[in-house]
Amino acid sequence: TVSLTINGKACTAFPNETILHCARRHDIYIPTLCELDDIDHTPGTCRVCIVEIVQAGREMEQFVTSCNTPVGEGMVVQTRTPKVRAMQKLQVELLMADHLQDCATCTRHGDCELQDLAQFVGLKENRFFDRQRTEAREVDESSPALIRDMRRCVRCQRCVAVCRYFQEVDALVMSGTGVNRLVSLRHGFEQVNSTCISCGQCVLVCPTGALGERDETDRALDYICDPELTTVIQFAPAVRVAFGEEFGMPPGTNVQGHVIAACRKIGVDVVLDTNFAADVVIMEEGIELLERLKAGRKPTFTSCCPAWINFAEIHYPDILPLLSSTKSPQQVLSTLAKTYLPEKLGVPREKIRVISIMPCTAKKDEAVRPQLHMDGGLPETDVVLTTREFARLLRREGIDLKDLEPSEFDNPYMSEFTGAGAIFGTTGGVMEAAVRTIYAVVNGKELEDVELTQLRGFEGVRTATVNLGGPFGDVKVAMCHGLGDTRALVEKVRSGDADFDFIEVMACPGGCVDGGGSLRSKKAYLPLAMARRETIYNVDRTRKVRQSHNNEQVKTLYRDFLDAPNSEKAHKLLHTHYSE
Ligand code: HC0
Ligand code: SF4
Repeated sequence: TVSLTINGKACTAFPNETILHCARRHDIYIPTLCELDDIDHTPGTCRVCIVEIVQAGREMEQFVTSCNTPVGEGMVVQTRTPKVRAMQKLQVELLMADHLQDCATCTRHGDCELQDLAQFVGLKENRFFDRQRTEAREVDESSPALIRDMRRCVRCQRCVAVCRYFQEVDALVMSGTGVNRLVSLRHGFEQVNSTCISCGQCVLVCPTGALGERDETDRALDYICDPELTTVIQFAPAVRVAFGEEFGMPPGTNVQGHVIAACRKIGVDVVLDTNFAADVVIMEEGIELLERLKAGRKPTFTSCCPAWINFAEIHYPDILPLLSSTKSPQQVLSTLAKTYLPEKLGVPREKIRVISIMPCTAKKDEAVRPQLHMDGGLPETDVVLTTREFARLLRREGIDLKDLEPSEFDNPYMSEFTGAGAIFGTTGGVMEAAVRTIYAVVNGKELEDVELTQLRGFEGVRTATVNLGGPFGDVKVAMCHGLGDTRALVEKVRSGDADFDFIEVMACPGGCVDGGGSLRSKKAYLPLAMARRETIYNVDRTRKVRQSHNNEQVKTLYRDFLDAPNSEKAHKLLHTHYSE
């Protein structure tokens, strides 16, 4: 180990540890912006983490960025001398020099790392702001999902790092020189035409309002306020366990009842559960998988994650025939809300608007896909709000989630869900839910133990062999999350080096519990995702019914409306195709 002092406190460090890291372990705060411990991102570009060091044997004081300077034996570090504080303050002032000065109207207001930093260093004025130069910067609003506003970029490059090294999509680059050096899409493309797959992982790590989702809270309110319309809301499996934090509840709190109450309070007419549709998806995808296995077609990839679909379409179009044709739960629910529900409610489908709340930015892309529109051009899903937008919407309505009395679903057709539907929100969940049902279909009896722990975990790719019984015997399955690992697996499938029957893919690391539309939480990615996942598994454990095929409302749906899984009608309504 290495011994040094920071602000007079004796500290021990690992060899090659940075000063910043060592200080943090010893509970000494150094402000920084570009660095992000979770992704090992220390470019030293913001230069706010300046500290002063006196090295044994050296006369002169030295100022360094602590995020990329290693500790030294006998080093004396000061993080808050007048000179250090003045330098840190100047750096933040320079960061503000070409950053829009309209914090009050920015979606990150109150939740912005640059605002926080200005407070930490005690910034009181902003002498260098160049309005003309700042306002001339690019704002890319071409994508249905994401907005890239370079007038708010601080060049931390976290987005570039996440896209390149974690997702391995590598859609983002730094371009230009000097003060014009900014983030752009590779080859100068606009977002919508680029290789970006809208996963939103870059948004999660952006410290400012430079990257964000297209805000559709107004459109949602327009529908909700229109007395002529019947508004239907659905919310995703992960939303109920990844939302309470925004209102000061502990990470992983199950706020399902609060979300239902909030939806009613803002005036939504019908509150439905995406979990119900997840159960329907298992019926469709499960039977589809068995048919494919019988025909010797393998592997089958899951199709519920829209960023994964974008990835396959843009980067590996040759594997599209391997994707399940079953629509995602979001689209299954929306389709049924405009076909099945009108029969039950007696409301014409033209008068129904479906709003979905998703921990996902790519769901916005999914909603506008031409193949996910009904005959006559009506969209299945009308508006997708990310979890972040939903929080914003509630604030706009003066609602604090904590103050609400939890409520329950009351729709008798599309709100019941099983433990299988609930676990969709975490990596491995779709696979586990599918196996529970496929096993029962093949063997005519339930699995003895529905908790398939061999499918659970957080490794990027997990593989397992599951005995399905009957003519199928052992089937080989794989679950991946995060597109870096997914790419490697897809390459192996294409080259014939991987032999799987069924592969689940979730584009976001952790699955939807830490999706790109979640609250910005990257500072503590793993603990949050673990807490949320645990709650999801607890929901499963406490459901009376834990297999999709035993969901009574699903049974009614097939009896009254769809006939059978993969029937002609089910195919027409609940399956889709992909475009190269
Ligand atoms: Fe997911 Fe979904 S599980 S993608 O991760 O399959 O967003 O939570 O809603 O559609 O159900 C996200 C979460 C969903 C869908 C479901 C799937
Ligand atoms: Fe890269 Fe995903 Fe961001 Fe697109 S949304 S730029 S793919 S990280």
